[in-house]
Amino acid sequence: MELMSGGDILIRALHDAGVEHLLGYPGGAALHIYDAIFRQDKVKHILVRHEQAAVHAADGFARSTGKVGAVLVTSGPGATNAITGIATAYMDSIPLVVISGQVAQEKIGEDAFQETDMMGISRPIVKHSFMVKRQEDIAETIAKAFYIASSGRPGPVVVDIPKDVTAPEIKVPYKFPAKVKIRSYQPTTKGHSGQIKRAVKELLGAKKPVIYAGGGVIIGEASEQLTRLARMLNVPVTNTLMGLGCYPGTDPQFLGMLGMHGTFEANTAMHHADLILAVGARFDDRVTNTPSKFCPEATIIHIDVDPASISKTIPADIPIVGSCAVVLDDIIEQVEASGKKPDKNALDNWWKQIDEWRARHGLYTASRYGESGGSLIKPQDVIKMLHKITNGDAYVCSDVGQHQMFAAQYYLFDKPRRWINSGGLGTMGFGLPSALGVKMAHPQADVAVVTGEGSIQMCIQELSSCTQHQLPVKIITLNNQALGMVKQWQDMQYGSRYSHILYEDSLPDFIKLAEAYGHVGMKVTSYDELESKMRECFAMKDRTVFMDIYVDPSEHVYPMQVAPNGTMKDLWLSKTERT
Ligand SMILES: Cc1ncc(C[n+]2csc(CCOP(=O)(O)OP(=O)(O)O)c2C)c(N)n1
Ligand SMILES: [Mg+2]
Repeated sequence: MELMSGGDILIRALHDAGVEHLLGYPGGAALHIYDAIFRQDKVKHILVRHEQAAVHAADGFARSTGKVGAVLVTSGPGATNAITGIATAYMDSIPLVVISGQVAQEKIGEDAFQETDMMGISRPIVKHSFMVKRQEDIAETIAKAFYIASSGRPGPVVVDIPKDVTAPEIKVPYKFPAKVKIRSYQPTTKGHSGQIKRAVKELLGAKKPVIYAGGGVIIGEASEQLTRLARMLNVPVTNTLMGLGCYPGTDPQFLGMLGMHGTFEANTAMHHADLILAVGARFDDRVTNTPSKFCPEATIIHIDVDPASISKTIPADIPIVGSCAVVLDDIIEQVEASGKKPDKNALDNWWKQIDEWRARHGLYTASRYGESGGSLIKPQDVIKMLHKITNGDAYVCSDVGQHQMFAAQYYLFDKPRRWINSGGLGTMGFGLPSALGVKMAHPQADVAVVTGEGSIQMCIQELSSCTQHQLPVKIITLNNQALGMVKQWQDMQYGSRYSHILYEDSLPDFIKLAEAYGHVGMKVTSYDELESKMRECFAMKDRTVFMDIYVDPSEHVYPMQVAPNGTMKDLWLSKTERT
């Protein structure tokens, strides 16, 4: 058996776990590992400019591929800089393995240089964490970390490695386990057959059903099954922010997103439904509005791989723990075997009612916005243009704010894994670095960052990583000259008292900034030039382009659920119109 140092073992184990790209940033406690990276060419290291960005980039890679993203940071500030990225991945159940260097074991607890308790600091925001204390344990720990990160409900796993464990002098045999088995951790994949039988009966008998599908459908690779079932039963489908793309966004059975900025028809249909099939969704407060008023007439079937998600905020009538794909397969099989069809009359009436709601306030059918040319650009029109120019087939990475909601509403995602955004934590700064990870995985694809002039400044240093690693992405900045989403809340709930959401004259010249990093900058101020400039931007396949698009600063995101104490269907439809 080959004898290897801890550093070499770690990199070999990463390779054996399937890692091709390692996102990272070096420092003292990780130096032995960096030296091991230097000695090989199987795992490619991508140097970023900030550890937060390393984690977001690995996260974008994971969201767009379904594989585990891998990160390497040093101890102390390297580790703490990674925390926001880890929390972002944790909230959205994204599989990551984050390796942090640690001070040597003999120094732990002594307030050594760059010592921080990474295990303790990250504990509430990881699926699991390990500290490796012996060279002999590295390979097996890495195998376990990848297995835990990617199985069941995925999530980030931290592996903290003290410096002495990777030292070059100590060599031990290398062995990567062919299979991982952890007795205390065995996620359920198959749903309970009795519960599935009950669910099938309810689905066939429902008169006003809605499928409410979340990110778990994408993560669980169940989009195909979900689409099949919905079509078989002619049931309307709505998606959470995280679920967009799991059911085709341009399909007539799609009602759009639900929740705080969901469509009128999706939220109203949910409120009046007699049956809700929730799949891989967690009844987040941005969906339910007031929990006690949530869907008063509905029987709720809830499919989720994580038992802790079920009945956490809204009690489920028929809970089914299992992998979304496996459970949906079983449901489809039983519906077919039953030889029964859903109640056609009832469903016709339900669809008639839904079409009336759609006609009253349809986001996608009636363009209520600009397209008239000339004056101020409406942000919604920028997203529609992006959809047109990229044929609805781009990877769209977003930051957090109004621009994120406009992208979610108006870029109709037909495929899973195309919409990359921080839904649970809502992390400004996620967009650009996540796009690097997406571009790394899909070099031929169009990768767009839909961002705001606020969010882009939170990780803008990554423009330099785009240059170094030749990762050309297209930055579509909806520049409303303000922290727009906060401004909208201040407009609606604080009498337009704009507390600290304006930059006065301090915004940088983004064109010059992009050029300083070696990229192309473009400023767009009128609708007339939007299409030609955006076409030009996407035609430059091998360049990162920063489009600084000035949009109407007074625009709000609608619909918006009325809070507090509102139901799902209590919505502002415009600045003056309420349901
Ligand atoms: C790291 C972080 N800090 C603060 C917030 C709170 N927040 C949510 S949206 C927003 C404004 C975002 O401004 P911008 O990026 O310009 O987007 P816009 O809403 O104007 O489209 C803020 C400050 C956040 N989500 N993340
Ligand atoms: Mg803004």
